[in-house]
Amino acid sequence: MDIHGLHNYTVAILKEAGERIRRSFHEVMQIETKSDANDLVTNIDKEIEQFIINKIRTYDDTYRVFGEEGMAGNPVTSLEGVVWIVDPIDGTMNFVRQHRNFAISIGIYEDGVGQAGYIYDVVADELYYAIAGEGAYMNGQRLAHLEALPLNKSIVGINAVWGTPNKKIEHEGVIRLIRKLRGTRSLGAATLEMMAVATGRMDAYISLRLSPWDIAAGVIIANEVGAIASTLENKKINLLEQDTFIVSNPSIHSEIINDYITLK
Ligand code: 2AM
Ligand code: CA
Repeated sequence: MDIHGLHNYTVAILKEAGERIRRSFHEVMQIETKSDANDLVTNIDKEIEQFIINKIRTYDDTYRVFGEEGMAGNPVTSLEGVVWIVDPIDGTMNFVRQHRNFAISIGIYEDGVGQAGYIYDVVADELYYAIAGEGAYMNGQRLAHLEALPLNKSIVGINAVWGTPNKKIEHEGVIRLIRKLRGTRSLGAATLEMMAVATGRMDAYISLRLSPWDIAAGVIIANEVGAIASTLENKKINLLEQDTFIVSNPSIHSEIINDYITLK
């Protein structure tokens, strides 16, 4: 695969998809729920995924597409060959309620190895991207390598609900972590939380439930600035399954996992 040849084409897909999403703000959208009452999908998520799939197939119809809304048909059960992992709208609740703070995410993999990642914050018109091994960029500006810092000077993306009694994580550990940190944030879109870490605006981001399309692009970009991504059990990320997730400045990654996180 010629990832450099594909780069301009992918950027053009993202810009056109972004324009379509912006236009949709003026239309009435249809909103449905998926796995639970807060897990939303709209007709725009589906239309944008279909648009992206059509563009990919026009370029090369051997490329497989693994998208959140399943519009490509056959479910992807292996990462053999070239696989595009796509989330047409990450942060659908933000999209619906705020008309901002959502992103389009595209990760391009070959035989399971990340080749290029793209996260497009549509309303801010900020495109984050990386071709593996060549550094990470935002709108053409190279992102700096992350600098070490201690936990008590760190800002971490955490959903407040994990500090309350729940079935997935010992919430007392989460509360101890929150007290130790300089601050917490919750943006509501995994891709943008990851890019906050990649740009040093936050120092880690933790989630108890993320899917491959939420993180496929972000891990490639984050890796280029030296961030570490893993599950909360410090295992390698599996891009075929839902799991827990942390992306972090390397100076605080193991301390967070070892000293503050206990999964149930
Ligand atoms: P989504 O908007 O594409 O569904 C919200 O905290 C973040 O978690 C979003 O990035 C959201 O992605 C993601 N997420 C992943 N799985 C989810 C689920 N089952 N329900 C709600 N949000 C989910
Ligand atoms: Ca989505």
